[in-house]
Amino acid sequence: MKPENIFDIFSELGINFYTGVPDSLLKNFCSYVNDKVSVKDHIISTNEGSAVALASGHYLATGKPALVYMQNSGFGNAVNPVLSLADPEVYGIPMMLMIGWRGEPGKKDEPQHIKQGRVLIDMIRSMEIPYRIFSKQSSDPEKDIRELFEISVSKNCPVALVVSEGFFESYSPKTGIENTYPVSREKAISIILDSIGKNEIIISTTGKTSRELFETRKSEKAGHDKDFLTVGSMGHCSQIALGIALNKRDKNIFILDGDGAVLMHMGALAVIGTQAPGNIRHIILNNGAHESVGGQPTAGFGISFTEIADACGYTMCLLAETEEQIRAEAEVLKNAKGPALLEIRINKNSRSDLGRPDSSPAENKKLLMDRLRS
Ligand SMILES: Cc1ncc(C[n+]2csc(CCOP(=O)(O)OP(=O)(O)O)c2C)c(N)n1
Repeated sequence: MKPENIFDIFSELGINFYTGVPDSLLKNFCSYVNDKVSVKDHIISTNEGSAVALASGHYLATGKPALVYMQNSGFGNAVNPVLSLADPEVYGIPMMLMIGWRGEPGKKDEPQHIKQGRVLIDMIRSMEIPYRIFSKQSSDPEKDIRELFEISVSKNCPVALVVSEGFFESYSPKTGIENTYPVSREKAISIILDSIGKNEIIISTTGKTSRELFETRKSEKAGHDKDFLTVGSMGHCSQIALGIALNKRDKNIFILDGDGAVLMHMGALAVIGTQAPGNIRHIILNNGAHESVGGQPTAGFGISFTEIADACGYTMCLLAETEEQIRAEAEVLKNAKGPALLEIRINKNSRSDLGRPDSSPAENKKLLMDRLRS
């Protein structure tokens, strides 16, 4: 289906407010919405649960259901407000949830998506959410959308459109945020590794950051025992790092985070700042976008991570954007007493031939645990 055809059906139904967290399977639809709808009526949220709450507020004020899009990885974030806010046994708030189905049984996908993909439909069923599956084979998606909308409005409940890979035809975005920062994420990672040394422990965030870290270690034949690749659970890598840092005070723990990931669970900064472990070094690779899933904008360029971390109690907060600055500030960061933060403004470029880790998460865990014991 062309994204515009589905969008037109929603418009006819009176849906004119969109929110959510982007997903690679939904990127063509999200890009179309981004081009078509004003920033007032399309809010890219920081967290799928927040998006459900935003859609609820929109309904309370306008009486109109909104559309909330998400990857099924983010469905877990949405479960609480769907069940305890929007559910018909609580406030009864109609809304359309559009869920990208990663890890759909029978399709090849990454380890973090397999189980989530397998249990998705059972989760939706056990939450008693009416749903339909939309795939290339769907014979009449318009009828399915209209039926779901009717159920949502008549029963005052969230309904789910589960979208299979390949349902949406491709769409090239016409708009995007300006980003002319000179350094790419992969280059920034390699400069950081050079500056901090090859033996530090690194906890890296979800998406291409972890893939690029893995490839950089591989090309440098440096092994993967010092890294924890947070392939799923977006937004949680800094708390994984905190849990390690508090128990391994003699080791420096570096965090390689993303702007979208930090924004998703920003309370983590407050916990790191107040726990104040001296061995935490937090690096945020800020490209102002969810680059790994299509480049949709985040609020990353509209806020100051350094000021937020400073207010949370980080001891030192640095900012860099050129190669020279990254090299110099990474050196300062390494020698600072933690928790210290380095925000690096980067561009949105990445390689089209970027690989994926060829070892399993369980192997990665074992290597790191052995390393932490040594
Ligand atoms: C809870 C959850 N929601 C959504 C996703 C899909 N997802 C994977 S990576 C990513 C973008 C991360 O953005 P950012 O942290 O800014 O890193 P970038 O990709 O720009 O390097 C998203 C939205 C996910 N994995 N988990």
